Amino acid sequence: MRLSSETIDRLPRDVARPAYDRAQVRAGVVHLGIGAFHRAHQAVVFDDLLAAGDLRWGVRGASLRSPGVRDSLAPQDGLYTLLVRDGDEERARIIGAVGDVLVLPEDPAALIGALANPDTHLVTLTVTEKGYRLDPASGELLSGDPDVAADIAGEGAPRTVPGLLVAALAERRARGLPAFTAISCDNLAHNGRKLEAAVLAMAAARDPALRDWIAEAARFPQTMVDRIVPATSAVDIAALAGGLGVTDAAMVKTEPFSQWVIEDRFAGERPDFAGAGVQLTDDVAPWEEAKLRLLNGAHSTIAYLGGLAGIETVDQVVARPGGRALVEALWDEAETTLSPPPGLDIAAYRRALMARFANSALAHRTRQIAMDGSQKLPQRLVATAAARIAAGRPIDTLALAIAGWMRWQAGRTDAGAAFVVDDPLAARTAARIAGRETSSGQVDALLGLEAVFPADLAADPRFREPVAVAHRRLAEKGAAALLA
Ligand code: CS2
Repeated sequence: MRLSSETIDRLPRDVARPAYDRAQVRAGVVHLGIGAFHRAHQAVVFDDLLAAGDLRWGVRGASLRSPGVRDSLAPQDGLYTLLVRDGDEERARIIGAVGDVLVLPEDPAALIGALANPDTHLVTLTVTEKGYRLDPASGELLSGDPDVAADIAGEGAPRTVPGLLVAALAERRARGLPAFTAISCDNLAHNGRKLEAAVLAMAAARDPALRDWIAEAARFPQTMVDRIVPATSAVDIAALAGGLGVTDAAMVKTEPFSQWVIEDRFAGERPDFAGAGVQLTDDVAPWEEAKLRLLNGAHSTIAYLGGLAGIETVDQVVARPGGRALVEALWDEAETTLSPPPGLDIAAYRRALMARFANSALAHRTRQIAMDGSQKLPQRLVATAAARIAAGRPIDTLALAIAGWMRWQAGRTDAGAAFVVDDPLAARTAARIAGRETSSGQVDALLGLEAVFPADLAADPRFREPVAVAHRRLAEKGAAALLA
């Protein structure tokens, strides 16, 4: 039996559930990229807003590629369990904010229709770093990408996020509707500006008057989002079914912590975000930078070094004295590059992060975080190293993390176990290191990848040398020795 509107009344009493009439909810939000992160983060805020009595903020989800999430949520009437795990404690809550889920390739017109609906005021996005289709080095739309080219040419239905948003905004303009606020919730530096740049570049290529209208009428606030949401496993689903008495194929598991900081810049209607615990601010950048360089920078370091050492999960890495010391050393370096916002105590933030990483109930896999490294490294580790170098400071630990990413590109752990490098640039990195046997040869080849390493930084001996030294150290000793 599945979780659904029919079966929800049979759940154990201690499971929290929507305390509002779902039939009265209007969809004020369309979310693009309805993965586990959205379901454990923004959707919970919208669920809180609905529970507080403002029924305008239901969510219509969208998947840009596969129907998997729709297929798991549809038989459940959009209901799913948020399972918050902390050590031995576990709390289950049924989230009712999500209505239906649309799948772009199946019915592009339906998704454009949802985005162009008068009820829609907010479009939130978790489409991953690569979904913006921007060249990381130049910040320009990747016009050589065939999907981008097709969207620019207006050939058929939109295939990319910028193409989709431009099509929807064109429709709103044609129908005399206001534009919407598009809120990027991806872990990118200046995520709102990047989304705006991608949308305006796409619109300009299609119709300059449309571009000007979007620039005037739409808003793309910056945001910082934070909650650790490991991928759900079959074991998690089976264990939850044992507790609930019904199966929930769309459950998400997460930690107690959750933070959402949004730049106070909206096009039209918006909910009482502050009342739902969201921080509204004029300047998100210092929050975002602290989170990207401390949390995500450490995550990627743990992922590559832990992964090379054959360690499965984040908590297992920080349980080793060497793993913990490595993370602290990384933070010592990264912290000097930050201008923390008032209200952020870095020492307390570091302590809290370490405790979050140590949450063994999450089983957050190093492999999951290692994914898409070429898209993550620039804002998590490379920019931090560049800032240290500009300040005349050494980068030993940052270099070790970057060298770990480089070693990961070979697709083998230190013990020789093969894995697939899951990254949009995997073929390019593999081609670069093919046939290069020495550490320095591999480092040189990968430093030439401008999408990851800005050319001036890659040429700087204060960057190259520590990375080459760290790479050799890893090759000779192995990551496990460094984490022991
Ligand atoms: C992680 C993030 O997978 C990853 O790359 O570093 O998803 C991380 O868990 C979140 O940003 C935490 O807010």
